[in-house]
Amino acid sequence: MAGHILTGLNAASMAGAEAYGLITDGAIAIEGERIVWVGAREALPESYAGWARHELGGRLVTPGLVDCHSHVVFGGNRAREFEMRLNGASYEEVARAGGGIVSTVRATREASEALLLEDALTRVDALMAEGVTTLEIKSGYGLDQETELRMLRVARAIGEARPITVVTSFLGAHAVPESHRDQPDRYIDDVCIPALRAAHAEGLVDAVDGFCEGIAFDPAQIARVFDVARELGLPVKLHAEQLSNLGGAQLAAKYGALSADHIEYLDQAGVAAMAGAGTVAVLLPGAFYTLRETQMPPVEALRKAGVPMALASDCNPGSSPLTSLLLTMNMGCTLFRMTPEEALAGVTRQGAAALGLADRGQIAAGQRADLVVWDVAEPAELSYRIGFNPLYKRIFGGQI
Ligand code: DI6
Ligand code: FE
Repeated sequence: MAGHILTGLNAASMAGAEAYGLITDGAIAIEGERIVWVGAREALPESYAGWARHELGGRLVTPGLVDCHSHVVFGGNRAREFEMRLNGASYEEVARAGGGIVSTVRATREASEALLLEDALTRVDALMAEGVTTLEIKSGYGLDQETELRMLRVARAIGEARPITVVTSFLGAHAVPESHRDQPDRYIDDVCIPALRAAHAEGLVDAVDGFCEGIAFDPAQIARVFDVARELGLPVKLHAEQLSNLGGAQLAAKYGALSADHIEYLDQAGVAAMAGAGTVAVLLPGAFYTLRETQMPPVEALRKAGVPMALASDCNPGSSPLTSLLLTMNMGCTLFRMTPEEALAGVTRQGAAALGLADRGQIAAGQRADLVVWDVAEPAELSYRIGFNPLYKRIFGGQI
């Protein structure tokens, strides 16, 4: 029997009731892709005596980070729109003027699979450099069958090109394309649902997402997409209550959604519905920051109701050109008043829960050996510092 042992570490296991599930001067035994033992170094069983040993000198080990909401595959960028907003236009005005999501759709349709991959990898590499080992990637900038499938193939290719787990979400219901202006129902029936079926048939879809908003789709339209997801046996999630409250979170909860995301405008009924359904709240402070939103997501109400809170980058060219999960954690604390412990759980255990993945997000026997070793003395440092990367080693599936 051969494996690795990491010793002399402090492990923020993110399990159990104790703060961070912290183990001081611990050891982690890894065999193949899995963690097989974790505990205090002095309690390490004799049977691991012959294993390769890595001394970590008191550094902090956390689970590999999970970015559970991203749009890293897209063509072009939106620096000009950034400039427009700084000249006074609102996000909704930009969208209505044919900018916003629709302009990225144009650039994405024009880009080859190779170019989309090359571009996306620059963003993925930045996320990985800060310890991301699992990344969710959405389609949604194609809005035609060919391009939606191309985006998802690129997402799968990222998982082949890099040591990272990629989880895909079909987001055909992201925006109404020019070709279907003022005909969202026709778009859902003629493009979105057929594209979902085709993408699923190619094995490209792990979950189904939508954008439930005045500038996108209403709950009845989203429900039709979710009905197909249910028929195909795919889990759902939803961009809900980002700019207004249409009751998207309640719709998501009704379908047993893995998560409802953004949720700045979530009300008490939405919180209760999410609590009842076990739907994770995915908070996206990068979009809140970029849009200079002032409506805070109801963190205290979510906390009280026991709704798990995840944090994610929402990396996208418009509302969150963010490729740092450490900065996301800092923003979760500073902008949303999450605790550093909630922030770390938000990018590990709760991020995994938002993807329906039970095999990661904690340091425990049986979990995947996706780990990050940080050059910090205590877990709060990860959320506290701004623009500093203390990553020492990233371990993916036991590979150091
Ligand atoms: N909400 C968002 O914040 C992003 N998508 C969504 O549904 C914005 C995407 C974009 O502006 O390109
Ligand atoms: Fe998003």
